[in-house]
Amino acid sequence: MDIKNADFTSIFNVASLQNRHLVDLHWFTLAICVLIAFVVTGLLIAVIAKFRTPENDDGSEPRQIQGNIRLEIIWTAIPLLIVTVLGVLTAIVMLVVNPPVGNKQPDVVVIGHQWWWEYRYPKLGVTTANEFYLPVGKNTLFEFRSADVVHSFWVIAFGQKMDAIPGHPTNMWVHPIKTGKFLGTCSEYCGAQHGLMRIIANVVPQEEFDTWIEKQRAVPEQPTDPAAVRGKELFNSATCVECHRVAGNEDAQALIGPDLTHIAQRETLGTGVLANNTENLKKWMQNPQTFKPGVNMPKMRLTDEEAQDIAVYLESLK
Ligand code: HEC
Ligand SMILES: [Cu+2]
Repeated sequence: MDIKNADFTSIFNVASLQNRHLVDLHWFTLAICVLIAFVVTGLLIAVIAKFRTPENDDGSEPRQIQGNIRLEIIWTAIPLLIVTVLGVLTAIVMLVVNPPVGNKQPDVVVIGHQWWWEYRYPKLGVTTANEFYLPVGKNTLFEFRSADVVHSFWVIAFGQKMDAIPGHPTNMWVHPIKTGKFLGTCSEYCGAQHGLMRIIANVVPQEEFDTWIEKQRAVPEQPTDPAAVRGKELFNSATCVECHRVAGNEDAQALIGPDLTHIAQRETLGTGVLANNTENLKKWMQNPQTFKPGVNMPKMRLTDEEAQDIAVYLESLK
């Protein structure tokens, strides 16, 4: 994957408050388990050493013991206590991590599509795809939906996974605690390109987030460069506009594929399979099937010159 400075996959690289709680609970549980393992192993070794057959064993039956109420109570009470403590802590963590949503409106609506992600910020009037931004230090409410089959949203450093189910919106809170680029992937098998349905989350300071939102809201300027003008015409007359939207281009208002209004601002194409540059744009639009076989964008019959012009147009969409 061609993504610069990205934070790859560890759940222990805690990037959200929710994951902080989950990882802390994990360590606490593990510590108890390790303690139990030591105690049990220690006792076992002690018993083996103490009660091994003596060298001068005469073969007679050892002393027979029947039950011990005190021991029975102790070894029932201790596990009960441990399980109760873990149960109560787990319930608390679940409530802290996923407090009731009530009738709060989501800050980000994520829509899973085979095999890419749509991101909407309904309160801010922004729609984009595949690469999204969050402000650090702010609890953000996500809503998940699906346009086709069940997907699952998982940014690894945020800890939790959440299914995106058709017709049944789900929610999740994410309170990012550090800036950076955090990666994830769809984690519910959803068809041929499930493995290349990647998630790219950028956590940035509030001001940077505001700037990004501002840029996303702006309608790109109409192209003036002759190649870009030709590219726009081609884009509108080829079938691109049957599937893609570009704000400010009345002919391109379809929402089958990713919104391309600010495609030039994205670092990657096709959920991170290619770096976003002229060469790759051309290769992608001429035949996306080479990069994501089975993908829902057909092989477009474009000459090199046509692809070049469309690429110049797309690159003008800042
Ligand atoms: C039948 C619908 C369809 C048509 C027609 C179509 N696309 Fe797409 N396009 C898609 C889908 C679906 C994706 C998402 C692919 C994926 O990553 O799974 C996509 C992805 C893209 C991307 C990458 C977007 C991103 O956010 O990474 C670009 C760029 C693009 N298409 C350009 C074009 C151009 C240019 C044309 C016309 C020459 C075109 N598309 C025609 C459906 C279509
Ligand atoms: Cu999937």
